[in-house]
Amino acid sequence: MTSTRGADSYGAKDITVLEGLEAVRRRPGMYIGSTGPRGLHHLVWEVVDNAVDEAMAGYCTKIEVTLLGDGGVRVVDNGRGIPVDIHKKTKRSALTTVLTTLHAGGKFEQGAYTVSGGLHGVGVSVVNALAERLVAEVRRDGHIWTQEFHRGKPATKNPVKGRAVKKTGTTITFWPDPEIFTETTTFDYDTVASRLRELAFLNKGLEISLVDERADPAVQETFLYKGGLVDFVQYLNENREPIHRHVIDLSDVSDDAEVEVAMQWTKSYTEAILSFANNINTHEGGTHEEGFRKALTKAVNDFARKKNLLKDKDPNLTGEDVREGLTAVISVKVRQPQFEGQTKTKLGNTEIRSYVEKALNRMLPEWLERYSPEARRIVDKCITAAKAREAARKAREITRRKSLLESTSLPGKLADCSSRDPARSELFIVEGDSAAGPAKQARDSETQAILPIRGKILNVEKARLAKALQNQEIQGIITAVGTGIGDDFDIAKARYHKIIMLTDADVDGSHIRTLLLTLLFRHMRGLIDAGYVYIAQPPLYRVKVGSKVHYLKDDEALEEFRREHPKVNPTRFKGLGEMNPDELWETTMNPETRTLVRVEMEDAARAEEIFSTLMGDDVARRKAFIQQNAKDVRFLDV
Ligand code: 0RA
Repeated sequence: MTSTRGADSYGAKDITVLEGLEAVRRRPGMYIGSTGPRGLHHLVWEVVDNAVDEAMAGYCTKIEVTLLGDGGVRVVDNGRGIPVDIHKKTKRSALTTVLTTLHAGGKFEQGAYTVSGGLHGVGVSVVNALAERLVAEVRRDGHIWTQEFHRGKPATKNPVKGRAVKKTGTTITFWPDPEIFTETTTFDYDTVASRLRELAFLNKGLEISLVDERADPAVQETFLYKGGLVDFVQYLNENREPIHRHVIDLSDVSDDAEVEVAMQWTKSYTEAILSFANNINTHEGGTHEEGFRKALTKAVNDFARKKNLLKDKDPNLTGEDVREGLTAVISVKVRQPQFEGQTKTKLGNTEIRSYVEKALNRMLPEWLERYSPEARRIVDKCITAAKAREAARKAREITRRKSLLESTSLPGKLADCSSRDPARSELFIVEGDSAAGPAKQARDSETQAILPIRGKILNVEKARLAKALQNQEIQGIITAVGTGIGDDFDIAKARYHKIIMLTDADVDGSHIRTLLLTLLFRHMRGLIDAGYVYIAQPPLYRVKVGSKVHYLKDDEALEEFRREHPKVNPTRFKGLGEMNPDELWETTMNPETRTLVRVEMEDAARAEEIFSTLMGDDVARRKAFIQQNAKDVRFLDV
């Protein structure tokens, strides 16, 4: 097939193209964020997003993703197929162009909603550049067309025409390049499954299946939701108790954008609002969420006044009151989405704020009126929340007043660092007083602060904010961190840019870590979004080989070590308190030698599920969840 090489030597255009892909290979992080597991999975998202774009355009109903036994991934769709005809100017097939030209996303037509400009949407050519091998098969114009690439370079000048077929579609199979993905080239089933499930929720009626051929027998799951976002809200509320029966489902389509909202209030005290723009999870919110919140607060207050549930003398319900216990999914489709923020997951388009607000200002009052018995229950819940907020305000006043007085206000147990530069400062939240001693001795007191917390902190998943704020440990954490919480949260006020959780490597330690993460996730999520939250990795074992001491992270590490040194006799640390300061410094605190794991919440729906199940009321469910999701729970434990 490559015998024609001599005849079709590369022209100047091909050289620029290949230089483009070479740039991707030289600086992959610029295109896919990282070359770690996250970047690796981005390759799959990119290909799947293209197929979903085809579905959004109305041409594709089925997508199948297969994790192949040999480490590759195959994505099959039944869309129109990437065009294969020869482009007059480039003298190349459109397929070749799409796969070898940066940002030739391929959607030549105007007006389609695509994820371009987002975290994904870098173009399938980036996948090609970072794949050791990629095979594209297109069913189009009555035939199947195949073209193969190696590290972005086409093996044949043009796609090769194969047998006749009636149906249309695209199949992309690729094998990630181990030269690029040096950490791992293994795809994580749950990560892929969660994203595909999310895409199926967001695209009502689109059938997405996942096959894992690495398992024996192969595992297969199909995601298809006729109810779309309504099904999504019911899924999120599996661990919660709804206070009204119907999931609110509202949608509007205009010439320039679309919005769909589904929501339901529950007995929970926290809000679970997920938002998406062109299928990208906008963790950091943005204009669509702002428009939603404004319209929601107004609609509930107007209804409450109209039905005399709020009296003239009563103040308005605040946004926080109205959103207590609310589970909502907001999805917008925008023609030219602008993604901003720390992680490019904040929607910036200003026109979308008023579009969403106006659409909901019309539809929400209609719903509340139509389902008025349910709406009354919702308002009751909001009024109860308002009363609790009053108590919370008083408690918060105390923490806030304290924080104004700087040094005296900081928690007494905090051993602060001397630097006042947050970018250089680190806060270690340390479990137990016995561990805090060595940590204080070991630390670099210029940049490292130590905050000991005693025993279990309050589970904020089961308590209102007011109660949480009365808890001393929680107050201490909030004042030390400096950002405030809830609607007062301000990332710019963070006193440290690294908040490091340091807990024992045992069950209690992992429980405390989960409680801390729940507090941060529910009330100070901006810290996680900013990438300020870390988990320290203290070793569990110390082994001596001759005169050399080795520290091993966990049982797995010990097992591996024993394969090479079968005779070793390890000491197991029962807790951080057993380590001497030098050991603690060297293994866990010294920036030069330690490993920190950054806490990331890429998958918000999964995080919701994890926190509500792990920290919620239903014990049987929690047990089942832990058994089924040992790995996800470990993700919290890291
Ligand atoms: C360019 C143009 C058209 C479709 C596509 C690309 C396309 C790309 C991918 C990637 C995965 N699956 C895909 N399916 C389609 C429009 C073609 C037309 O106008 O017929």
